[in-house]
This record gives sequence, structure tokens and C-alpha cells, in this order.
Amino acid sequence: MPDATFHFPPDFLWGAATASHQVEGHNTNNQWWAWEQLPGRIAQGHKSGRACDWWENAEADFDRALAMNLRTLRLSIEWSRVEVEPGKIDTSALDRYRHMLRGLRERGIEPMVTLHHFTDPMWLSESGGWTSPDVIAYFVRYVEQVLEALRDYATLWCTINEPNVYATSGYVLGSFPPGVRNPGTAATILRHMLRAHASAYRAIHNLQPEAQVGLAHNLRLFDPARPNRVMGSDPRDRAVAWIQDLWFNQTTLAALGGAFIAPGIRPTWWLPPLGFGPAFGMRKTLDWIGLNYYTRDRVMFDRRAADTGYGVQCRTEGAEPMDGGYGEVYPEGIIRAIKRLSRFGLPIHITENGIPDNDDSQRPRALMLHLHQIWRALQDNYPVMSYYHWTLVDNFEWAEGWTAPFGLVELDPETQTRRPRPSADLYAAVARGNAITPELLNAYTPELRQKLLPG
Ligand code: IFM
Repeated sequence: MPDATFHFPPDFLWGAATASHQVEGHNTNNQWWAWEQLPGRIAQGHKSGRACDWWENAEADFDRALAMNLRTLRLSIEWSRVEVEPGKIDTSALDRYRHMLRGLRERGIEPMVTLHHFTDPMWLSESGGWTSPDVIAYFVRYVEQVLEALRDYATLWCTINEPNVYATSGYVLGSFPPGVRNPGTAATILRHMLRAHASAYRAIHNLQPEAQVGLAHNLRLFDPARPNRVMGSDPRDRAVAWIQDLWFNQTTLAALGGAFIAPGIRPTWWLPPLGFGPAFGMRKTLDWIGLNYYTRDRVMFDRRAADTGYGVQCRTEGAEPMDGGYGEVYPEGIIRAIKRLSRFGLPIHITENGIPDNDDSQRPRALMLHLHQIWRALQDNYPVMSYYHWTLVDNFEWAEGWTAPFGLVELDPETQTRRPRPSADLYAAVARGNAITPELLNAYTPELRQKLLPG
């Protein structure tokens, strides 16, 4: 008789992930705040406004995290609050962060601190943002200030969240500020972000030798859409899926592995415009790698879609779509992504995973299925250290505004009223028992229970 409970390792960390601009409120000094004021940029004209009011009272949500038995919380530092003008540090902002981190520690919650999560100070974006290599030194200068102020309260650092999403959304799709559509510039941005990560890695270790430093990569899977009797899948679809993966995943992963890096807009004579250059200084700049996993795309060749590498997304027949066109629920993808990242030979933190689902009709089941895949990965000895659910409380979802609620806890941003969704209870139960129990399987995924534990 198999053990009917799926246990996680005793030191496995259960957590939730957030980001400064999405939760703090009134982050008026960054490029996102300015972008939100422009008509037509954010769904339904929404604004971040007070967000989840964390600048005033993050501690009430820390209590909620504790009540859910979470042992870690991922939050980010807002560069635009810390460095209000070039070189001008606001020590009261650092005091507030110190207070937050101390508050987490007092609750027995280990902070994971992200240093850049999509937002830039206005002074930086007004001078071209990440297009100039000067940004690397600016970023390191800011990171050093943060380390000096906060190193007594955190050792788990995430340098940059999803450089691939920042570059793609802001400079290929144009859905994030500055709304540019220029793949060459996107490659430059990505290159500078990855170099900034490497420099920040070294700066952090200089100031805190025991630091554990990583980067969160959003790994979206790209699979060919149409089957082919002879070759398994349509070769044209396979080619475009490969191209999209090359840009979105492999460019970043290869650079982090020290192999090659996208050249950016000004290729030299020895570096062809669409080729890659050696990634000097990138090797050994990770103590762990972060996986943000949400979904996969089924990609079909379309000769009119030059902007997206001649690939368009299509629906998988029979797949369960997430709310708001966010893609399909594809839990098996998380184990594929874990396997891919395991090539680094480093600890893996699942730094984000979640689903937008206002009425919580899909989240409990999706959560269970993803956690079961992670459990499977652990059985195969993949070094997964933690799981951070995105997210604790509904927050400001960038271009989607408040229309894509990812929270375990529902939030009314007007009144700041919170109401735990059923999945909050489920997640609290998993974290409490450090396991998926047969009772939980029965309650949330009876078909999985039947498959795994028949009878
Ligand atoms: O809300 C975002 C987060 O800021 C970065 N990763 C994906 C999440 C959901 O879209």
C-alpha cells in the first residue's frame, strides 16, 4: 500500500511573492506611475494608486502570511524610493524597508529580497533607462546602498526579476513602458540587465559573503502547435517555437551560464547583428536560479507575424484556459521547466507561480496540480528549495491593472477590504502539514487522487 501522503522535504520553504510597485502604493517617482497616467495604457484605465497599502501597513499582510504558515516572503525594494535623484539616498525609505524585514524575521518569516522588479526611478528612465551601459554602474551603486542598510535582515537576494519580460514587454510588444517596438533595443536592454545582474552579484558578495544571490527567470514554454504524422510536429511550427524560445528563454539562460549574450543594437564587425557574443564575466554569478512559471504557448507559423518571429499563439484543444487570456493551465510544464533549469546544477527556488482567478474556481485545483508536479520533481532529486505562490493578496497587475487577480486573498483596492479565498485555506493546510494529504486530494483534485491512489 503506497503512502497516501505526498511529503515535502523538512526544510522546504513555503512562501508567497510580491513586488514593490504592485503592493506598496503611491510609488509616484517611477516610470510605471507616469505610464499609468497616460490614456489607454492600462486595462480599464486602472491605476496602482494605494495598491495594497504596504508602505503604510505591510505588517497586516505579514500577519496573514504567518497565519497561512508561510516561512518565507518575497518582496522587492523600490529603487525610486531609495534613490530619489541620482546619488541622493532617502534614508527614511531604507528605514521603512528595515522595519519591514525586521517584522518578517520577528514572525519567523525569511525574506527573499528582489532588487529590481520592473520599475525604474524617473531620473533613470528620463535618461534612457536600460539602453545605456551606464545603468550597470548606477544599479550597483543602488544595490550597495541597499546592502549596507539591510544586510542584517536578509541573506536571500534576487538581483533582477524577469529581465526577459522587462525587455520583451517594454521593447518588443510595447505593452510596458516605454512602449517601444524594437527588437534590437530589446536585446540591448537584456544585455545590460544581465551584465548588471553579474556586477550586482559580485557587489553583494563583497558586502555580505554569506549572501545567497540569484535571479528570477520567467520560463514560458513554447511548443509547436500542429502535429505532423511523419515528424511528430509541423517543422515550420517547430522552427518558430524554437525562435521564440531562443529569444525568451535561451538568450538569458545561455548568458547566465556564461556561454553567449545577445549583442544589442550596435554590433561590431566581428559580431553579426543577429548573432551572439561571448558572455565575459557572467559565469559563476548565481548561487541559485529562480523559476517563475505560469504557462506554455502553442506556436503556429504565420508569415504575416514578423514581429513575433513569424509565430502566433493558438489554443491547445481541450486545454483549460486561465481568466483574461492569460494562457492555458499546464501544470506538467513546471516539471519541464525545473528540469531545464537543473542544468545549472544549482538550487532552484520557484520564485513565482499562480493564476489569475477572481472567483477562485480554478486556483485550488491548479495549485494542487502544480504542487504535485513539484513533489514529483523532488522525488527525482531535482533541487527545488522553495515555492513562492504569486501572490498573497490581489495586487496591481501591470498593464492588466486590477483585472487579473492573482491573490490567495481577495482585495478591494478602493476600500482595502480583504477576504481570503478558499485557496488560501488550501495553501495554509499544505504549508502546515508540509504535504499534500489524501484529504486535500479528495477535496480539490479527486481525479488526481483516483489516478495516483486508486481505490
Ligand atoms: O505580476 C507579475 C509579476 O510582477 C511578474 N511575474 C508575473 C506576474 C503575473 O503576471
